[in-house]
Amino acid sequence: MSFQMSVEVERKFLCNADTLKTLQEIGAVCLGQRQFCDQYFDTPKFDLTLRDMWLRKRKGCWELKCPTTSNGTEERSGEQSKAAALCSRYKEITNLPEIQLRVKEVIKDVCADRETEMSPSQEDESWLSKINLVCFAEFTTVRRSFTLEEEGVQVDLDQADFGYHVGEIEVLLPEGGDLQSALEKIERTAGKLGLTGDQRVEGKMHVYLKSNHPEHYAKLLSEHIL
Ligand code: V4E
Repeated sequence: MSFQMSVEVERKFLCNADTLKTLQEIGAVCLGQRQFCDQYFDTPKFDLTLRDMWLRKRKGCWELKCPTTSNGTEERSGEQSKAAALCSRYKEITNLPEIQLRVKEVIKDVCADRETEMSPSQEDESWLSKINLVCFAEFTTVRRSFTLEEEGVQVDLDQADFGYHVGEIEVLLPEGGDLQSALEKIERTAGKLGLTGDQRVEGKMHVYLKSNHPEHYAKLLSEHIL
């Protein structure tokens, strides 16, 4: 059986005192504010995140973000490549049995001598300990979301409870959707927001790991995962 998957393409940016005003001026529609707590899971040896796989529970729902299969070397002009380099893209899997399958596939060694029959219930967390997954990060975010309807993009302004404030421009594509067009929408939105930086901006997880798991953070940096 194959499951519906989407690909999240996003560009992070640093917010400033004018960000809200600029969003209003460019006609962004506010979708509201919500608060959620994220818990991220991995083995004690970080087998998942060292493969750039991010297993998360948010508001009772599971999600696995994995690298996309395309290697990102599609033919692009110089300007297009620069814009693409500022964006990240990940496959998002939300079907729990599919998540469990993918995770087990990665940590086969851990699973080899264990009973790994898993319940697909969102609430039953016994599958985590069966395959030695532990929570390595937990934090709360207050998110204000906006949409730029003509572009089909969402802009989120996040405030994490450990003091980091970051924005992201995001397009959700069905798998196999038009990546180039998503990158162009993000680039146009970045232009409207007056974003000038050409460096990738750190996400919440970068900042969290830097202070809570500095050795793992350094390893992810050296492996070019972060
Ligand atoms: C760290 C990471 C992932 C975990 C989720 O990170 P992020 O998308 O920043 O969280 P959030 O709360 O904005 O999720 P959303 O609500 O948008 O689903 S998934 C991939 N990574 C690695 C990574 C990276 N290497 N570079 C950047 C800029 N971001 C993430």
